[in-house]
Amino acid sequence: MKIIEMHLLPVKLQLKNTFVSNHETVSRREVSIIGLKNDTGIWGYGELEAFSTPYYTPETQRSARLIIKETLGPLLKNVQINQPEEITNIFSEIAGNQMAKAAIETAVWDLFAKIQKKSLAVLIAQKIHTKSRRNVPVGISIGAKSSFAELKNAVISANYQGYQRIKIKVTSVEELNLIKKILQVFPDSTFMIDANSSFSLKIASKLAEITAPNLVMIEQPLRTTDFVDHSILQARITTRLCLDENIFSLDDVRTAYTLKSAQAINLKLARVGGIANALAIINFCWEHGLLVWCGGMLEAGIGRATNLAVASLLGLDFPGDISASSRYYSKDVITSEFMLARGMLSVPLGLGIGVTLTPKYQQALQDTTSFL
Ligand code: OSB
Ligand code: MG
Repeated sequence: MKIIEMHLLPVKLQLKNTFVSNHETVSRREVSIIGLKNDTGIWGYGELEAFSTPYYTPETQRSARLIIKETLGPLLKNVQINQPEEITNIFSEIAGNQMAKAAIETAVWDLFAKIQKKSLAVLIAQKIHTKSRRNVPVGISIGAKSSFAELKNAVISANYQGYQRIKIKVTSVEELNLIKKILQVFPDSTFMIDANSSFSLKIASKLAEITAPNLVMIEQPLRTTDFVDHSILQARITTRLCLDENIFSLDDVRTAYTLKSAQAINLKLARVGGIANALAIINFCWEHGLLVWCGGMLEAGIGRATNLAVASLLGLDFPGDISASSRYYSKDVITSEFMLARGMLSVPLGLGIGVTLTPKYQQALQDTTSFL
C-alpha cells in the first residue's frame, strides 16, 4: 500500500468542564484530525494530541503540525508500506516528536485494519497474541479541586455514573489533605492520585502517610524526566508509584524498571509515538510484572476510539482514563457517542477505529489541500 494524500485539520473543542492540573487549566482543547488516503481510495484517521502549550510535554499543536507537514509526511511519500509497524522504523531517524509521529502512525493502523476488513481492536490483539474484549472497564480523572465540598461532589457523581476507578488530580499539599479525607469517606471506591509533577522529595513523608487500602497508586508525584528521585520515593512509601510524564519510550520504561522508579505505567499512545511502541511497552511490562494501563489526554472522538482499541486488550485490565464522551466536549468530531454502561465502554465493532467523522468535519478535512 502507498499513501497518496495526507490532510490535517485543526479543530477547537469546548470542554464542558474546565480541567485543572498542575501543568495548566484547560477549557478549550485544540486537536488536529489527520486523514490519510491510500492508493485504493481508503481513508485512515488519526488525532494529533499535543496541547496548545508546551507544559505537559514539549510538543504543541503548532510545532507538531509543522513537523508532520515538513518532516514526517515527506518520509512516507511514494513509500510502499506492507505492515503498520514499518512507520515507527521509518520515523526513527527523527528525534523526539512522539505526538506528531503518533498522529500519522495511528492513522496508518486504522488504514491497515480497514484494508484487512477488521476492527483496529482485533488487529492490535492479533499483533500481541491476545484477544480483544468487547467491553472495557474504565475510570475517570477528576481535575484538581480546592474545596472539600467540590471534590466530594465530583466523587459522588463519578460513583453514581459507575466509573470503576477514580483518579484525583493534586497540585498542592493542601489538596493532598482533602484527598486523605475523601479516601476515608468513600472506603468502597478505588482511588488514585495524579500529581502531574507538583511535588518534591521534601514532602516524601507526607506522601508516605497517605497510604490507604483504597488508594491503588500515586501517579507522577515528582519532576518530569526524574527517575532517580522517583526511585528514592518508591523505596520509602508502600503505595505503588506510576509514571506518566517521564515515559516517552520503551527505553524510559526499562529505566523505570531497572531503577525501581515505579511499579506502574500510564501508557499514552501519543506520548510514546504510537501503537507499535505502545505494544512493545505492554509486552515489556507484562514480562516484568509492571502494571500497565491506558491513559488519556482529553482526546476527541478519533483519539478516544483509538485508545479504546488498545485498552480492549485482554490483560490490560486495570481501568484506564477513558471516560464517556459526555464527560468531555459539548460537540465532538464523530457521529457516535461512547456511553458508560455498568462502568464499561463498548469497543466499536466497525472496521478500523469504528467511528466516523461528522459530515461537517469530514468535509472540512477533505477540503484542505493534501500536503504530501
Ligand atoms: O496526567 O494523565 C494526565 C489529561 C491531560 C493531560 C494529562 C493527563 C490528563 C488526564 C485526563 O488525567 C485523562 C482523560 O483524558 O480523561
Ligand atoms: Mg498523569
